[in-house]
Amino acid sequence: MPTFEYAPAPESRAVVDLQSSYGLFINGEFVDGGGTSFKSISPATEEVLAEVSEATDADIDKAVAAARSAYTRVWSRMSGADRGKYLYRIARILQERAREFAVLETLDNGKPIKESRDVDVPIAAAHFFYHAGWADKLEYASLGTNPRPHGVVGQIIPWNFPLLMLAWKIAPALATGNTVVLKPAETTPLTALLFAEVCQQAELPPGVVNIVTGSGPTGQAIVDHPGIDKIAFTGSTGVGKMIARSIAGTRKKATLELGGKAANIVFDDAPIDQAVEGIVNGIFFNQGHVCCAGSRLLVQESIADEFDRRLKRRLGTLRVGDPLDKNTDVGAINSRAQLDRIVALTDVGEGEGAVRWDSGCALPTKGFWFRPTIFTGVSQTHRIAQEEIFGPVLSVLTFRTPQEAVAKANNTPYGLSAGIWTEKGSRILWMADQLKAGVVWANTFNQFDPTSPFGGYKESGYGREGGRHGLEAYVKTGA
Ligand code: TAP
Repeated sequence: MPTFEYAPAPESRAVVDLQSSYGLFINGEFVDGGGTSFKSISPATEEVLAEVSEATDADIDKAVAAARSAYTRVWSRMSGADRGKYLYRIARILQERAREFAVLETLDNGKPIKESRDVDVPIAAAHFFYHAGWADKLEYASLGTNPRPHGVVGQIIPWNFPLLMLAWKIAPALATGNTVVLKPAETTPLTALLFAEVCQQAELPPGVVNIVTGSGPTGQAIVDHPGIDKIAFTGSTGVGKMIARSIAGTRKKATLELGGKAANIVFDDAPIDQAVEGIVNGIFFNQGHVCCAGSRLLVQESIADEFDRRLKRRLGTLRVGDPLDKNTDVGAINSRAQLDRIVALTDVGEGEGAVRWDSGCALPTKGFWFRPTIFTGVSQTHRIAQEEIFGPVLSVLTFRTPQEAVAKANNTPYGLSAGIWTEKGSRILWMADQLKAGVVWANTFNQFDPTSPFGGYKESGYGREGGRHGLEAYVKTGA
């Protein structure tokens, strides 16, 4: 298979002031953790970007104590209007430092700069603006009788949208009067630590936001900590189930945003080229590291061959490579471990008899890469039709009738999102009603907006993020 070498664009890196090591952010200050450190590497080049502290249980104690103190002394007593001012300030600083955030996100995560620049960072800022607006209007949010914050919220996020998932978590928590202890994923801690600088710059009262870095056990220590009132988790269904078990029988509340295996359904009356673009966006955006990725294409049998031809032609034009290059469409796989998972599951797909095709493009010699790949001849029982691959891999199934499309789309343990491509408005409404998915897009895909609630059914979790519904997760009501 062809390979190539590239020199990462040095001029765009210059906007980021990378430190060689980072501590934890507790009580408004960067402090050394009491434990060891781990390396955050660039998945596109395998170079070490920084050493990052691994928080110990004692560090989690300190972070929770700081969050409790800030909650009791300052944040829960502050008016909503004043809390809103801090959120507006954070939003504006995110905009001002957008380029820095975009480059750092791309370095640490491997996603194309055009995505971090045009999607991750602007939508993160939009979440702070949106929730700033709610902070002094919570009485109009229909949150039930006497809504009050939970107190100290433990927040654990994944590596696929590091800054954006942080914004989805921190903005509503702060707007509703909670303080937080947040853990970013081990492979992508750097934009969360840059966000800590933003908190300092915005003069957010110390302890309102605490960022503790580390791996799974650090997350588990947050979940188990007796000083935590609520857990907000985004990640895999497996870890979500462990968290639900850990807090069962305690006073802790939880919201879980978990995995997905979305069907993107194309009917024979859909504008075919537009649908091809939607399918490509649905699964190859962010290398397919997307919980709501349209990882299953359900295409109506009468257009399946033509669709397959056009889809493959389009995949041949996708540019895979240097994530800092503005023309790159598909960046690096986030980690070697994730690449190994993708390779293993796609090998299973081939072993089970599905037909594999990839774009054949050249890949860089260093880093973690996977070619845009399609499997045809996939049956519903194949593991690649059931399990989340979380990579640039599309499983194609066919259907004849809308009823069959619905049955196949719903035949998964997940229920996060779905897409429908058709000219018929009545069919869109019928399908949206039948599909067991938290989000249904019609003639588009991967549209995100802070005003719109996002979340799953079935094993995709519970609770919503965004919109008025997202606020509900951060308040308790009643006497
Ligand atoms: P996970 O392995 O579940 O990790 C998510 C977070 O949990 C990371 O910070 C991880 O730390 C931490 N963690 C691991 N073990 C833990 C434990 N025992 N207790 C507490 N925390 C623990 O998921 P991932 O691989 O990072 O992310 C991919 C998954 O997230 C996919 O399934 C995807 O669908 C899902 N996701 C869902 C959504 C929504 S909105 N539904 C959005 C994005 C992603 P380390 O990274 O340090 O191990």
